Formats: sequence, structure tokens, C-alpha cells
Amino acid sequence: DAAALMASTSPSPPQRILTQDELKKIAAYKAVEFVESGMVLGLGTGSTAKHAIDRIGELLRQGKLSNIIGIPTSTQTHNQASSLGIPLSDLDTHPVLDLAIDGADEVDPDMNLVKGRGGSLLREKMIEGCCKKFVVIVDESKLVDYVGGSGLAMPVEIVPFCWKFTAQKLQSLFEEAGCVAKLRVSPENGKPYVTDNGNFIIDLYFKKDIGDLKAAGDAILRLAGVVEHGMFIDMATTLIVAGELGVRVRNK
Ligand code: ABF
Repeated sequence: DAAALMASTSPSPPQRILTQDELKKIAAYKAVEFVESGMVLGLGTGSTAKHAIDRIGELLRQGKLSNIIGIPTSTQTHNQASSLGIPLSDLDTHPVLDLAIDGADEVDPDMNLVKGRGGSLLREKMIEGCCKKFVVIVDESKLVDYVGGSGLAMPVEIVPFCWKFTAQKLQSLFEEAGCVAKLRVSPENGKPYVTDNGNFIIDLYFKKDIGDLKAAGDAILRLAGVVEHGMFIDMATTLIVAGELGVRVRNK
């Protein structure tokens, strides 16, 4: 299990190359060490957060944690957590959270994040913005020099109405960075991907650093068709990175 994997990575290097999923699990288990009985917890989405939720479910079953209330960041996480018997609530009832644990698609050197390639950025941003502590869990492949630096997308959730118009506006905003805006389509049926909130996602690809993230984020949000963007600026309080040489915890 992850505890054994973790022991195998620290202090001496592992005997074999760990898979990306094993690294995700190591980061997730480390984050769950911050969870205490009685906490209201933001439950993230994606393959890394899934390991953390499994672990919380396991500790509850074993009686090592109690009185946890989970606030899920997606329908997928809601389903996983309820199948594990984790008591769930929402922001209307619990507007202040003790801790949230979630993955990310990119983490820059200042702990700014890109999230939402899994599609759940809006609920994540609402919930993770209300946490006293926000622990981000990644394997080291997610570390980038700048937002967009992985060559992968920075997602923006938009309303479906005249999505081409909004996509064009988004692309124009970042012309200097060589931005290309693409509607996300569902691989299953080739139709537009629809978020938990009934919206579409435009994926922005940059050729260069877009510079001031706060200014970029504000410009995106000023477009009327935009609901939210996937840059989580200055939100993470703790970063846990699992790599071949072990697991590192960094506080902001
Ligand atoms: C979600 O899961 C995201 O916002 C991000 O897109 C993603 C990371 O997924 P994974 O852990 O599967 O790489 O939290």
C-alpha cells in the first residue's frame, strides 16, 4: 500500500521505478495525514484526489477518523464518497471548510495551479476558496515553469450560448501568447463536453508565458459568456509532490 511505498521512497531511493498512479497515491496518503476527526473537508476530483477519498473512507471504517463531513467538488466525487459512507454536505450548509485536498493539472513555482482538465473547475474553485487550508497533491510531472508550460490546456468554463463567439473572444485576449482556443468534446460521442453545471469548456493552449496571471484571469472573467477559469491563483496553502526520490511537502 501507499504507506509501504512511501517508506520505500524515503530516505533511500526506491528499488524500482514507481508508476505515476503509485506516486499519486503516495501524495494523496500524505495529505490525508492532515485530516483530523470533526473536520469539514473539501473532497477533490480526479485520479489523485480519488486516492485521498479512498483513504479517508478506509480510516473512517477503521474508526481512526470520525465526524468527518465531506463537501464534494463534482458529481463523480459525490458518488465515490457516498459509496464509501463518507457523510456529505454542501456549501449552503457548511460555508467554511477546515481543509480541502485536491489534485491539479499544473503547478507553477509560486504554487499557482491550472485545474479543470478533468472538467470540474467551477465547483472546485467555489469550495476550495472557502478552506482554511488547501492541500494540493501531485506527482512531479505536474510541475511547470509557468502556467500553460506543459503545452496542455488551460480550461475555461463558459455558457453554451454562442460558444464560438466566446471562444473567439478568449483566443483574441491572448493573441500575443499564440493562444489557440478549442471547444472540449466528449471522446465518447464527439459532442461538446458538458460540465456538472450544464456548461461547456473551452481549452486554451498557449505558445508562450501569458505573464501576469491575475490580470489574465480578470480579463477572462470580464467576458460575459465566461463562468470561471481554471487558474487557481494564490489559493493553495500546501503542496505535496511525490516523485522518484520521495515525497515533499511545501507550505506557502
Ligand atoms: C481535478 O482533477 C482537476 O481540476 C484537475 O483537472 C484534475 C487532476 O486530475 P488527476 O489527479 O487525475 O491528474 O481536480
